[in-house]
Amino acid sequence: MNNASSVAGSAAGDVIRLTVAQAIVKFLGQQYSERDGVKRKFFAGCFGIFGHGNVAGLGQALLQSELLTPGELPYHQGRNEQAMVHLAVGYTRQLDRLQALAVTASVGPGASNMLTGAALATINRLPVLLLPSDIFATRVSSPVLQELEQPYGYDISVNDAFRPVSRFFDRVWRAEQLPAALLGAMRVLTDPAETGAATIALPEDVQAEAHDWPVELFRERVWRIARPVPEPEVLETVAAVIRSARSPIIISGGGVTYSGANDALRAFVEATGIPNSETQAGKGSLPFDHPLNLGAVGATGNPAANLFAREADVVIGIGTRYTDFTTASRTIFQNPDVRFVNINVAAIDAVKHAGLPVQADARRTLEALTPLLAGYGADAEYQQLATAKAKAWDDEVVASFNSGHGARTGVLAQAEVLGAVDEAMDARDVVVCAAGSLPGDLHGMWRTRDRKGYHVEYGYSCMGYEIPGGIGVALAAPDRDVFVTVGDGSYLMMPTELVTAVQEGIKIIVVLLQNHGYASIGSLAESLGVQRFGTKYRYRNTESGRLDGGLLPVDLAANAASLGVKVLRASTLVELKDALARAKASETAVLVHVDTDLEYQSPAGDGWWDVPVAEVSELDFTQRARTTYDGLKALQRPLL
Ligand SMILES: Cc1ncc(C[n+]2csc(CCOP(=O)(O)OP(=O)(O)O)c2C)c(N)n1
Ligand SMILES: [Mg+2]
Repeated sequence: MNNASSVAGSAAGDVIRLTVAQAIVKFLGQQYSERDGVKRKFFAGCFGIFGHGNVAGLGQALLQSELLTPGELPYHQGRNEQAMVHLAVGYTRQLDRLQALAVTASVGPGASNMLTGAALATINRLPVLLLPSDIFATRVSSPVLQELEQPYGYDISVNDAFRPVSRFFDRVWRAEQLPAALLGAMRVLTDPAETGAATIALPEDVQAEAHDWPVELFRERVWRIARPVPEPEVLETVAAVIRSARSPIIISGGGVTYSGANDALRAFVEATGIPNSETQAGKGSLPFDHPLNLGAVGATGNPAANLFAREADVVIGIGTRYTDFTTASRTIFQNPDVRFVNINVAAIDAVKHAGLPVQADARRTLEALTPLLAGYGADAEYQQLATAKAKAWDDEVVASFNSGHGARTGVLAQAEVLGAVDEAMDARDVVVCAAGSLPGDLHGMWRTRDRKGYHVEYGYSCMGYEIPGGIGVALAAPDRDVFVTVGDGSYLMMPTELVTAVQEGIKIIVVLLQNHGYASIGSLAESLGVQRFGTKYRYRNTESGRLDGGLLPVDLAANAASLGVKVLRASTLVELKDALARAKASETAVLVHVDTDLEYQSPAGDGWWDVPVAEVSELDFTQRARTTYDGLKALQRPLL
């Protein structure tokens, strides 16, 4: 279909004259994705903060588009470039990578502010299109404001730092290079194995330059999101390996959900009796109360899943990257004969742990594998044990939700807050988190009921992701309530996008857990022989000269209120439940501020995480931690 007739600008023959920025906007508005017969507009919009690098380029183009062709690529304002990328990540993850957002930033600091977001998107394999502005291609007025100016290379700018954190990078020094850059970025964004941040750096003069573009560039393009099929020979080998298994386990990662393989996984589990376990990104692969769902595995895993992982002779990894949290730093698989079958679209993951690689789509593979295993079934006793252990863990979770810690001590335990949030949510609502002690608690304890109900960014575990990421989720799923759980440390890193939620009328419910410091790193530090050094928000003590004075007088509730959101404060469980009910009923963004106990530990499994301890020290508590560390280190299996 040729839509050239709708192209704004002066058409002449089969070319059309537009600036580079106008051409980008027009092109992006014509990109679609297609999977399973459903076609979707790929770019829902473009977030941006303008400066001299992009205001007259992409800024002008987005304005022209808004006025002349509304809906083509709607513009949204953000407060912080990193946060805009997080927002775009939250958006695309909620939509299984089938739709995405673009982000434009000005030259220099605006551009480099996006680097953390780019790394986060790339690590989590989530598509975002980044359009950082760049220094003049002509260099006629170099060095311009905010130009890096490296003495050893005049073509270098801060945008070169995007190369290692992007899955695609190009810089459009000349207008003629744009079509290839755009098509290359689209190829990567819509490829499930390749996807991540795609970055096109745009020199500020080039953005405003006019060029005669072939009309062909602006035709509607539909990018098929591939579902690579497994090779039949490989499947036969896989079926033989699984048939030989006595104690198999599945580890479901994010790839299960991105592929929409949840029903196929359930059918596979029910047909074979193989218990399922979940990584952070894979949580929700099955509902928490499915009899064969063991739940969280690994460093933050529960005792049930970790027990089965420890003894497994065949591990079927589906759509997982096998991070250190999943493998408990390679201590979780203790069966000397353990073998791996890895179903993954990405070759890098499929070959991990010297596994049998099935480089294919999760859903397609499971659908083809289930009939090949007809007649096979894990022992009934094995299955019953899985169900019983998972139930025992859930009983422990429910008990910690109702521990009465707050009533006894005057400060709520984090687990009590999670219990109240769990109770306040509908089955399809989404919990969002990224860093601190909450992701571990959520991974272990969250009772996920919906395949898109759990959203913890744990590839980069980036403090500050929570609020913008949650807004992205809410933008993608306006029919669900989004509960952002965030610690005081993460909140302080990036509360900025609350303003965006207010501006756009996007409802999120932020549950801010104020414990005056870093509970997570504090307890980690303690276990590593570093006490709770540098993890409490306290005054410098004039006597000791250390940061161990009284609590700082910060009031994050007042801070949030000043940004325009509705704020509710709670200190008891009754107040918290009431606040959450009011937040749930609200039409607009709400922040619930609740004090929690910095040192309370939620129940957890015994998964280890390898963080090296000082090998020599004059401090006896550090020496003791090193002895413990050496003992645990001995459990580590290279597993290639
Ligand atoms: C951007 C960033 N900086 C540093 C870290 C390391 N880190 C992980 S959790 C954490 C503290 C989080 O504090 P808070 O949000 O208050 O959560 P709590 O640990 O109290 O639950 C830090 C510093 C990180 N994950 N991300
Ligand atoms: Mg904290």
